[in-house]
Amino acid sequence: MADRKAVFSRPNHQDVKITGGFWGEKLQQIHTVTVWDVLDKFEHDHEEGIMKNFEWVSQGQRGQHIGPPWYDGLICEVIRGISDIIALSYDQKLDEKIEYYTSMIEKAQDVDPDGFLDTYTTLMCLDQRFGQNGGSLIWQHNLYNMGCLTEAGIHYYRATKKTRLLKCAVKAANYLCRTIGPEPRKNIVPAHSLPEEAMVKLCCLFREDEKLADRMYEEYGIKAAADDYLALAKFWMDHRGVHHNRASMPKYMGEYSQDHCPVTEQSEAVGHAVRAALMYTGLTAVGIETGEDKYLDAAKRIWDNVELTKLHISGGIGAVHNEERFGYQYDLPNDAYLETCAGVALAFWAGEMHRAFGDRKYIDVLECALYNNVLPSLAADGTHYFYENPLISDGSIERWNWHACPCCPPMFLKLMGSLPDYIYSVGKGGVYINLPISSCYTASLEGGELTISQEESLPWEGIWKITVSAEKALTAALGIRIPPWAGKVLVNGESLDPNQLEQGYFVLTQTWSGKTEISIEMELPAIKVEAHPYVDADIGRVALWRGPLLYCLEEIDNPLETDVVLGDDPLAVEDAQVVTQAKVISGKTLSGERFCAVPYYLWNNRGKGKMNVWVRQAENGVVIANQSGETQVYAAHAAAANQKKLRLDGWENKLYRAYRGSK
Ligand code: FUB
Ligand code: ZN
Repeated sequence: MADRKAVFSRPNHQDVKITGGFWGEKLQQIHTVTVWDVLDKFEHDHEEGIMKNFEWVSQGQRGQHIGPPWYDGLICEVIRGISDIIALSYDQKLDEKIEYYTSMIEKAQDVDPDGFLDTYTTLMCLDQRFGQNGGSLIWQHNLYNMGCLTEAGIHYYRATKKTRLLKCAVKAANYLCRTIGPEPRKNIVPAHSLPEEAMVKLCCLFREDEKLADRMYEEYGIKAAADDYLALAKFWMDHRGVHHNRASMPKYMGEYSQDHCPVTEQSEAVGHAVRAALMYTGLTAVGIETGEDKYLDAAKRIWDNVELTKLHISGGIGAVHNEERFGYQYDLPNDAYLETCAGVALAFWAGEMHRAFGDRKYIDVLECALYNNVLPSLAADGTHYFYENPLISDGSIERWNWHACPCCPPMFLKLMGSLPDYIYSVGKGGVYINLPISSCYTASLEGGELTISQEESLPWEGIWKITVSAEKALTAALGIRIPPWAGKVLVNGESLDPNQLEQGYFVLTQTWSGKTEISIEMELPAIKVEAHPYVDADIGRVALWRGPLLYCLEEIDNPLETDVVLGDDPLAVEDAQVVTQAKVISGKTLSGERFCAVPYYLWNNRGKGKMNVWVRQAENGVVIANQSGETQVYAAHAAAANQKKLRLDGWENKLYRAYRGSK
């Protein structure tokens, strides 16, 4: 097997502290309000609550199950999210909750001699594990559930060093390794991805912490085998599209579960968007850990396909409501589905791609999805949630209190819990700052330690202060990601030349000693953005953007019309109260009325109403899109019919770009 291959490594989770600012405040609310809201709703869901399933299994009962088959996975995802949160800000009450869940999970698993744990299958269709004997793996989610258990065990162990939940995860993983693989084992692959990355992480945990396997053996008599977990993840990658001797039903899961052809032959993102993005995350992780180019090449190909043709401006993916799936290339309607879980999965995948390849562009997407697809899913009160995140509303959409399929809040908590992990990277001879987020991190580098602290005033102001401290002189690189939305940038008062950037980073390689302060000022201009001319839905339209934030027009601020027609009047930026203190973008429409756009993440916090992200833009006094929003010319198919030439020059490698008419 080739060597591990990654440009960057990630800091240990406990080593990065978020120290305040926008995200500090958000995470505080999530810790104190949202986490408890999610736990309360799960515990009372369907009256008896999510944990009843584990109790019934441990009591040997059969015939009833609460919630959908993937409920075990959801509570494990919540445990993972909480573990990451309490790892940085210890909370005894939350720790006690996890202890309680662990004991129920453990009891349920203990009644099975194999270590199999999936309450739906055990309670409802015991002889149909993994969709065998006429079951349905797509419906049962066995591998997904056990993958979520694996992640919960790893993250809780990392947070507390307690091994009981990890023991459950290892027991389950060992059972999977004994059951699935090359003959005489069975050809079964996940119908809902996630376990692939989970197995890679389990392998890494035992490789990094050599004494842990001994501890598991001494405490529980269980042997952990790091190599087997990676081999299983690799088997799953190698057996997509290999339907010969499939042991599970359905044998052929098609594009929906990314099972239409071998992964290394895939080039286009297809099927259920959450499954897909989690599969690509696992693919990238397998590529990094095995060092085999074929996996990373496929990941890169599919990434480019998403970034250039299937990514909504908000960082949302999965345009189509039917089957919650990706649409065709450039098929980016404004009433798209864009599930919160898909945005979270994309952010995780972007993080892995960045680790593998080191380019800023992956963090650009991660940050975009974070602010503009995932964050909007949570109401300002911290207790209401969007499942879908469309870019237009006729006034009927609002966040829900709870959902029959509450998959999004757990995924939301996972990303929020792991946010500190993406702020810094280590590699290329130093430390790289990926996200401007007020925080502190001490990196152990070859030759010594470097402490980086950041203070920023985003997303509203572009003041960003970085302090680098070295107790002992140390020569190392400090990379600072200059975000694409920064506008003009001053570093210590001097203009930054964008040509100086290396893969999107401003890099200072020097000897650091004592304290060094770097002050960065970003202009944060309000801009208009246009979509590629192949995107029919947005022809003749622009979206408004400032800093990391996408903006939208809400009916409450624009009672006459949210789908306004803009002329060439300059955009203004004003302070305003939009549930919270924020900056709004305002200006004059073509007909001279005032319009006001608010950050998209804040929409639908002041009652129901119409909303538009993409608004019409008049060019030379002519509105290109008509009143009903239908495009008149320029669309790929319409161009031929209208004998107009589609102008694509200047669009290379872009799906969105600053509107050419804006200043
Ligand atoms: O299948 C489990 C979850 O339910 C998926 O991740 C969501 O997209 C929803 O389909
Ligand atoms: Zn979801």
